[in-house]
Amino acid sequence: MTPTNPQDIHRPTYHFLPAANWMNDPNGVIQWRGRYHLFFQYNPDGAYHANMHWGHAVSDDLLHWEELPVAIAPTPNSPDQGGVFSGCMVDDGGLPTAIYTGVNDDYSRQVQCLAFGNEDLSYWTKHSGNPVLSEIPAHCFQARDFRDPFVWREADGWYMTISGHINGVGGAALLYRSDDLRDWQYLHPLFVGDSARHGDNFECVNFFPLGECWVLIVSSMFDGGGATVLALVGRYENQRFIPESETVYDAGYGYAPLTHVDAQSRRLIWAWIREGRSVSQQKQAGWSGVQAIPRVLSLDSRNRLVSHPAPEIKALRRDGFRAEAGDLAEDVLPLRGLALDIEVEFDASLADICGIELARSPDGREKVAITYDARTQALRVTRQYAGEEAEYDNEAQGLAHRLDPGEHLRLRILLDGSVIEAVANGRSRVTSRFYVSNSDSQGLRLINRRALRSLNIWQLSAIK
Ligand code: DQQ
Repeated sequence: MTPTNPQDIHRPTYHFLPAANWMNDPNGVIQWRGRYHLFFQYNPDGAYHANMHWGHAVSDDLLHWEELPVAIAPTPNSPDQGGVFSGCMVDDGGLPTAIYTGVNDDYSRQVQCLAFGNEDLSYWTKHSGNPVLSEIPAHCFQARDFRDPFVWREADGWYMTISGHINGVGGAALLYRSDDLRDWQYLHPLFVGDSARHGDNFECVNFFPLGECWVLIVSSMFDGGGATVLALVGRYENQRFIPESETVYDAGYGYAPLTHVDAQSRRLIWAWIREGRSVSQQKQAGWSGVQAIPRVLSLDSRNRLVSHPAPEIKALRRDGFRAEAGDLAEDVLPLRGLALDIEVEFDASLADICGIELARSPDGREKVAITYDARTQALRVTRQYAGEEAEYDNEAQGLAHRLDPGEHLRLRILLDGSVIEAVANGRSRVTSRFYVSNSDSQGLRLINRRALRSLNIWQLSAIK
């Protein structure tokens, strides 16, 4: 393990990540006896994807996390000897029960397993009858993709969807039912996507009621490369999901979200934020992967999926800067920082392009720009490095974002070291990564202050 460097300016200061090594998907998140428990895909051997365990962290306030010893590790000569892959957690009449995918050494066999927690979730015992599900419906799947169980309770029992694909058709979410979480009966596909639109394989499908609708969130992979997160909103009838609308949930580095309901009845969504730099740089840094700030999901009056950072994050706000239309004499703002919470509102009808530059070097050669183009109705993130770019992703990112008649553009941006979480009007999200070449690159500049209506920026305190 490479020790992480305390001077590392790319390392986030208010997002959770383990002290060192590799982290990916959030797993089994639950609020248990008042405390939030976050489990996550974790490699204790280094900052690369291998030897998957369930790491574990706990928080009382959704902000400050205590990293605990690994919760679930692979067991030699067992169904999870090659790794403990992603899954969820339920409260089975007082017994905390993790449902996860166990894999063999080359991941060609993927089966569903259970583990039971003790009263404070610090100790986990695997079910002696593992795996509880190993047969892939023959007509459906190639052997490799049968994973990421997501379980919910209905009046007549437990239901579960398993992510994968149907050959030649597209990604698929299979539906199962059980009385006891141990014996599972295959029903039929809950939803089958179209490969061109929804991707060739699904991972980490979540399915849950929200408002009057049901929501299906899929992390989808395309055979030609690329992955994205889609959110479909629709109806659940005869145990099948019927989508009525679909959007990209995250057009950037956010992946494999997991949702759960907390004690305040909020549907929270968590996600892995991937890296945008080379594997060798990740290993050198000694860490890889960041947990997105949890967000609260809702539907707006048009049944569009909306998410806002959990309001708890406001407790980290300190020195700030505030401006309103006409207040500013120049575009460059009198504030610098790489740990910021930004709320900015523009009247997008007053400019072709408006937005904000972050992590800006004094000469403006290095910067990341978050812009809205009113002509093309698109939200974009563009990254420009002053120095050597070869080791960093710098492709423009973005997605369509249509404002309703009379609606202003409201951007909420969380900047943290190398992480950018940008969301427009709560419904169009681009997560990005940006690795400044030196600590001077911390400036901010407005793009088209003529269109500005209001601006609020806060420095955010570190959580350690
Ligand atoms: N990550 C896990 C899988 C899942 C993938 C393995 C998604 O269970 O399909 O680390 O990022």
